[in-house]
Amino acid sequence: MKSLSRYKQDYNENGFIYPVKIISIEEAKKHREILENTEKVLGNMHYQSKIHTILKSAYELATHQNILDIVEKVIGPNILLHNTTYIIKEPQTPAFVSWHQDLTYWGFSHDDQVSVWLALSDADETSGAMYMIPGSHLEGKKEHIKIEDKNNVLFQNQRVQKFDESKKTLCSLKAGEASFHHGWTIHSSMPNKSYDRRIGFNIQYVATHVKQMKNDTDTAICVRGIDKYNNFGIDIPAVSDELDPTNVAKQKELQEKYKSIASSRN
Ligand SMILES: O=C(O)CCC(=O)C(=O)O
Repeated sequence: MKSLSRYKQDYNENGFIYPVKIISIEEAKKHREILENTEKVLGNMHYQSKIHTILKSAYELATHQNILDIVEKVIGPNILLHNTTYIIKEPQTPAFVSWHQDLTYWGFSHDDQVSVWLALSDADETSGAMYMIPGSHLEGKKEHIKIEDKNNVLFQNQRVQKFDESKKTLCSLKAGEASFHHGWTIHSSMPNKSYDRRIGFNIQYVATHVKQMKNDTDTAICVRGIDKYNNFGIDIPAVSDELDPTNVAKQKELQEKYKSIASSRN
């Protein structure tokens, strides 16, 4: 493992870091099993929001020390967990993610934000790992256009207009490894042509001073340091993987709210 300072240096320079080993393959398998048991009850969990409010497994991953130590290095000591979601590409399916920047529609007041993508199965060129454009975060917000394509995973079908695609870097990850990327880093991913599910656990963090500019009902939870700003309502993390019906109902509400924020224009 590189030193934390080295990670920060690479992150500042490239806008992303990978691969960072977070948990063992066995632990990744255990968390995958919890997800897949949940799917037997709730149906496919792809792109559902605020998973840490219904599964302890998700909250444990999102508060893992190996992740938070790096998040702290890049956005500072006071950290809010804003969202968790599984991004699942089924074997041999056409789903893809167009070139985009995460912060375009999220409504945050500041880019002290970082996205973590933790692999719960191997992600490589065949299974549709992410591509990133090094240094693209330094250019800030880019114009996006809508491209209608039913296979695009993104809510808004957005695609960055102009950038140098020849610079793309494939961020292959083994199960248990993660990548970290900046909200202005241009990235995408291609379909899963493999015979296994490609499962990423995506985690969004913001510094506590960040505000939601689209409305005042957004929620998060402080996972390290102190929150002296209280800019967000508070999400309650799950304490078990047993799918408490009250938590599941609340998560649906939170998800609707999250989707309405993420899919409205700034
Ligand atoms: O899971 C993918 O293929 C893309 C994920 C993504 O765009 C993100 O984590 O910001």
